[in-house]
Amino acid sequence: MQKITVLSGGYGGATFLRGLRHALRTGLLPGADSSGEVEVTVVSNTADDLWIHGLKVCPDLDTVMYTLGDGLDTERGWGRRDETWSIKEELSAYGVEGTWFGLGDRDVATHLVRTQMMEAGYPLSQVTEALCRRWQPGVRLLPMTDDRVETHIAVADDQSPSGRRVVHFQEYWVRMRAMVPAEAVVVVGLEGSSPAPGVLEAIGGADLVVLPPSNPVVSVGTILGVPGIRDAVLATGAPVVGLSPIVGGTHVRGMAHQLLDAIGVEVSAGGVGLHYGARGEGGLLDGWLVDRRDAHHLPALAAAGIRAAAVPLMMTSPEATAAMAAAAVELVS
Ligand code: FO1
Repeated sequence: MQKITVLSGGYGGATFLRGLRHALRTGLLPGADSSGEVEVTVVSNTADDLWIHGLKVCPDLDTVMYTLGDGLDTERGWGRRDETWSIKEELSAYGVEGTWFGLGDRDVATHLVRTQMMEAGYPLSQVTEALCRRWQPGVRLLPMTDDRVETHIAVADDQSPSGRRVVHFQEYWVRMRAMVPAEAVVVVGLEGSSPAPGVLEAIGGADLVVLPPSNPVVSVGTILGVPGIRDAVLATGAPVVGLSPIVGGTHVRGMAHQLLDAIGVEVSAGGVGLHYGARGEGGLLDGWLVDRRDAHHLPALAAAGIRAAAVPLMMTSPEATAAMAAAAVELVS
């Protein structure tokens, strides 16, 4: 049995996973052992989570669950397909704060089940397992931690004495469209959090660990920030391979650009690869895939000790993404 562990954020990570599953189903993955049995474990970011209207919403867990369970609205990139918005309209009619974060009627059912189970005392990992019994994503989906962790962003605000105000990541991303510079990224609760059950074993016991094209700051970065997880990646016997979320000098979707600026990392396929660092030099990567348009970064990556290759990295279809997954495995086999 081969074990592949993927540290995933939202849309980019989920789309990659759909391609990885396609590669496994079509036998495209090199080296999948004769049994063909490959178990994929996803360790998902949970710092995008928020409590709103009394409900616990877990965007990155739900995006993976809906994508692999074929319930995602792929146009929007989040939430359910065939969605209706009566609850959102009714909340707006009452003048309730927070309807800028759109909860569809079908999606609300997921949050009601999750909130009820958590209030009954079930940890997020068991709640996620229960929700996945319906969605059958075909992977083991683990939250990075069962503890409450939330990414907050400091933005300039000349109305406040400090000249800054702090907003929840979702308000920065959804309400403000990430249009203002992120002056600081603070992941509340991260230092005191601990890996959810099964996370360290999934990394330590993997035959391959993948950093998919998710946001390196607020998705992969936060997962690695849970005490113990970065060390587990550094220590695992598995090769660690990453795929750049930056293509041609900018993020493909999302807001990696603003957040890489916030932590002083060059917004490029090379910059993110060097940020993760080479395994031999105390960093994470044995291999790093960049898009063909970013092949000029290969020499710097090689000089840093990172085995890198340039391949098509646009996830335009499950087949294209499957080819990326195969290239990633190939690179570190
Ligand atoms: N993104 C938006 O741009 N607008 C929304 O109103 C919105 C609502 C929403 C509700 C549930 C959910 O799971 C995700 C939602 N998202 C929305 C996307 C969300 O901001 C992103 O999926 C991640 O947090 C970023 O990776």
